[in-house]
Amino acid sequence: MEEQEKRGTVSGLETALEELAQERYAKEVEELTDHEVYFCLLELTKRVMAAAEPIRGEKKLYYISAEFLIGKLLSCNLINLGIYDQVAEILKNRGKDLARIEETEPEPSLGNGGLGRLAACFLDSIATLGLPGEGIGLNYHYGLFRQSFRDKLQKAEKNEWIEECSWLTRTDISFEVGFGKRKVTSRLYDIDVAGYHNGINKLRLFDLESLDEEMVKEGIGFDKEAVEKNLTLFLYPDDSDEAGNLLRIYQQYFMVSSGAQFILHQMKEQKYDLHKLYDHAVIQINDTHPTMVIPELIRLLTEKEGFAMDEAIRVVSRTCAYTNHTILAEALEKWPLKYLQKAVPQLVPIIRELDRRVKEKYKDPRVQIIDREDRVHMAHIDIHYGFSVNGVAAIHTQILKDTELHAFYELYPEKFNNKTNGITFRRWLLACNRELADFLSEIIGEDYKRDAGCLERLLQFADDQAVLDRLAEIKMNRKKELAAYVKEAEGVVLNPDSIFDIQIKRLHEYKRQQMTALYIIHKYLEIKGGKRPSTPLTFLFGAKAAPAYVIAQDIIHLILVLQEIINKDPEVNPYMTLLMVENYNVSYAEKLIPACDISEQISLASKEASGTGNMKFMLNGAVTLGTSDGANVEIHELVGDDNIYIFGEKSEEVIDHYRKADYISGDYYQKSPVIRSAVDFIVSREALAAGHEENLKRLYNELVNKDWFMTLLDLEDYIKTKDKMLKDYEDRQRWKKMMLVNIARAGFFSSDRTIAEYNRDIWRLK
Ligand code: 26Q
Repeated sequence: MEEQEKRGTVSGLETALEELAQERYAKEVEELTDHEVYFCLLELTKRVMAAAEPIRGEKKLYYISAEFLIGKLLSCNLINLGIYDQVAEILKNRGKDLARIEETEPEPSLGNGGLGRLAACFLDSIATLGLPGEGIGLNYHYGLFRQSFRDKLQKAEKNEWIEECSWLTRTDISFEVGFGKRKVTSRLYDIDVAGYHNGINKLRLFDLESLDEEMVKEGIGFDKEAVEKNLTLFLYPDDSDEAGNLLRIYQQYFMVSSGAQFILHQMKEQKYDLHKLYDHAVIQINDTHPTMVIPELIRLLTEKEGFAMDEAIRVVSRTCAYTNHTILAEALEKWPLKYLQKAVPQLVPIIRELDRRVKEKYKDPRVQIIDREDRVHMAHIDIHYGFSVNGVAAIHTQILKDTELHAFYELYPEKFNNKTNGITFRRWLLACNRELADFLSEIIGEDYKRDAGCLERLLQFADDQAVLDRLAEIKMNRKKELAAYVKEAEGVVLNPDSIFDIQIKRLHEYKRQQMTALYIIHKYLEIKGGKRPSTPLTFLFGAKAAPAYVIAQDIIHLILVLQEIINKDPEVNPYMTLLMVENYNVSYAEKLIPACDISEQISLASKEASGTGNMKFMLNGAVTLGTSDGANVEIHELVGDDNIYIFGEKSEEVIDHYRKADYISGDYYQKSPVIRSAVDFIVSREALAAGHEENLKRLYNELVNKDWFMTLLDLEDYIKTKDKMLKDYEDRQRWKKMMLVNIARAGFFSSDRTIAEYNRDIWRLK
């Protein structure tokens, strides 16, 4: 305690840092390299967190997830511990720059995108609200692949993030996990999670003790069959487009079996009665990836704890809650029973029993767990044998109730609830845009940092010229910083006086990066025809695509081809620049989002469950251009028609098109000369000269003959709405007000609000 207090003071921190520099490197702080300073700060921060009080309570949340996209941790930890400014000052006095030091921290890539980043934001808010809660997941050594571009195509390499010192702490807790006759050992590693000026929780990551890193040869290739050596090498590099395979099942079971054993171990340590498990533990299942935790817990309770089957099912059902993150059919996991039989035979009798009970009660084939083709519907296990089912935005939950999960909603209306996603303002404002955060504190006070609703006070300044100008100035500063970074990292020059139009998210046809690409072609053709935009435009993309997702690779290729054509053309480049950044990740997002003017949120209505990037942009003063989908709908309600640009067909209309199968992209292509010339450009002489015929032709054919995610349906409206937006940007006064209203209304999207709702309605932690 005394030690902790000492470290909280500037001189305590200073001494601790000096001691660490001596201990580790026998050097003065001044003499250390930036990376050595990072290691010292890492160690110092870990010690501060280890000395702090863990959050305790009678009931604990276990947030189990295959992904925790935590990003770099140094800054956010320092902010949450309340020592960022002191540390920055100490370093400055020794000629060191904290921002540069942070650049040397490797970024763990333990997630694909939204679902994983949400889990990380939630951990921050859970600790900030002082709730006892832990994350349970896997410690992937190489995480999601690192992306590079070669020959205008995506290449995947391993992302090594675990260095000699890291945020991980090895524990002496380990478990046996069996796959039929094979047995492996899982080892628990912890990462401390500091709440904002509050206590400490833990992220629990299980690792395969017998992992063999040497298995990885070329790129991200390795022997998929050698499960005893490979389980925690990579995060399955897939964002919902591809059928799963055996390795994915092995990974999932390794995670849930370790997690379930750990939870029971903790319960027993506390001497809690396992028959009342639900009074002391609640397990939030993040999408279906951890669903096997339900049959696994039932198995452990019946086989090891002497429970009768009825009792085990009753107890587990009262303990588990499920969050759905998608309505894309291909992402709803359905594993062939024979795969489960091969990988996890011990679970098959339990799953059959769970299915038998359902079939006995309900005849409707839509709600059965094992279907006629012997596939196991993982979500159905969660819904029947969990006590809560939630969607992640109002429209998404409504679609689940009305269509996707309607049959279940009729059976269990009381289980369904909505929890609109949120983001942690600590990372997405305080850490990534300090100047804006400080300015807000100056005019509306500090309390918005704890109570995000206070941001509304900003509305009083909607007509205050000095405030509006300052917001614009801060935006310009972020654009200049981004331009400097990009020049260094990518060798591309950006003009900060241009409009920054940004689309960053996983690459998927439903997210429609191809629609932005078609708009860019349209603009390019206009400029070539002599029609120039009044303010120059900068288009920025960041996206990784699942390696096996062919059309996604083709879309990346098209964007890189356009980048070359546009940026090389002196007739065009004064008016328009295009850049797809390499290896888009959390750290890049932290640089891109504060610099954005136009936030592209253009999914096919009904397909984007929520989106969370949309919230981060809004909070940093960007204006949304989006479809009526996911959380965009709620942003629209909050800011009103005058402060957002919404276009395209509504979700009801889109769902209707699918039902009637009446959307024919070729008709849109034929009917509209604007669409035709943009689409034709993909296979034009110019494009083919810069790119590969195979990729470009395949994409062209896809758009004209299939277009499953209906890009052409909304393209004309998109062009019209975006052109209106660009015109409105010229009215600087109006635009600055839009920025202000967007920031002021962003409070609702704090993950503190989301977590308070989860706790109020689902977890009920005491
Ligand atoms: C499925 C089967 C086999 C292998 C992998 C997968 C898989 C992996 C990752 C399926 C889905 C994901 C990730 C989904 C995801 O990120 N969903 C996003 O979740 C966000 C948080 O709720 C939402 O904001 C986004 O709208 C949603 O797309």
